[in-house]
Amino acid sequence: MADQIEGIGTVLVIIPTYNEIENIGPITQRLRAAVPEVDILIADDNSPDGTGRLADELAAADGHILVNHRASKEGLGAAYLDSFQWGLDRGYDVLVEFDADGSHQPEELHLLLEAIRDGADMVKGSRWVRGGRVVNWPKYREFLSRGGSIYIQLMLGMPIRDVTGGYNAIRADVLRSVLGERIDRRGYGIQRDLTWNAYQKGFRIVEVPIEFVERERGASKMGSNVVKEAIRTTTAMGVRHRGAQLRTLAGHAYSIAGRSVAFARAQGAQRRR
Ligand SMILES: Nc1nc2c(ncn2[C@@H]2O[C@H](COP(=O)(O)OP(=O)(O)O)[C@@H](O)[C@H]2O)c(=O)[nH]1
Ligand SMILES: [Mg+2]
Repeated sequence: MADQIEGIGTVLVIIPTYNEIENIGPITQRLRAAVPEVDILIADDNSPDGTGRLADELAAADGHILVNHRASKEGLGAAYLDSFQWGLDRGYDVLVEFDADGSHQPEELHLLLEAIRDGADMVKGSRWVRGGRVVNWPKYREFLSRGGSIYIQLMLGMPIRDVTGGYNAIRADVLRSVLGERIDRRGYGIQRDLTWNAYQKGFRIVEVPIEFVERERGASKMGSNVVKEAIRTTTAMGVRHRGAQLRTLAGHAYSIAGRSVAFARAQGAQRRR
């Protein structure tokens, strides 16, 4: 079991993996060195390259490393939802989302945890706030990420700069609450959905600047299908959200009009008396 960190409690860092055999060793080693108190859960979707087997070896050698073997590749959302439940069932106080490929730096984890300690409900490692940056990212990925976040901001009116970021920490009770709402299981939409649900429920979301480093080994699993799904779902959410806003606005207009008419009538009646 993870060791207590003062003012924070126990922390579970979840690393979803699909074909990350070259990355999983070095990244768990860095995490263990950077924040020795945390537990690490590798959530492997039965990777053909043997990541799951290597994860078992790492776990056998280190009590802070655990493995969630999943039967098949079901998508990032499903791997996270399943592993969140795993962590909540075991009573961790804070859960962290973390990529295997070195893009998220273990040496910056303390920044996220300190924000939790200082009162945040959810902390997003952010590339697009002051002080945040990306290293070795192709221009088109930067465009997609920035564009995606701006699109989500426009559609949903949520003041978060890096909505799609995957380096996040969240308190267990907050996670339990946001898991009750709709969350995309297949793709990367889970980051948007967790953030949106937390925002709608009034939880305190804090962005801390991170340096995001493009992967050096292995292949990205993000394809154009992911982008298309994200645009489709975000647009639908936006229409639903803005639709509700318009209905509320129309409702206010109605009641103001109704009250004005009633007032005018009452005034008229008074004058006639
Ligand atoms: N378990 C599991 N992990 C996944 C899946 N898709 C992506 N990942 C992992 O999620 C993390 C981020 O994926 P990555 O391919 O680096 O996405 P990118 O950084 O957006 O290019 C990596 O650790 C991947 O191995 C999936 O379907 N199942
Ligand atoms: Mg990556």
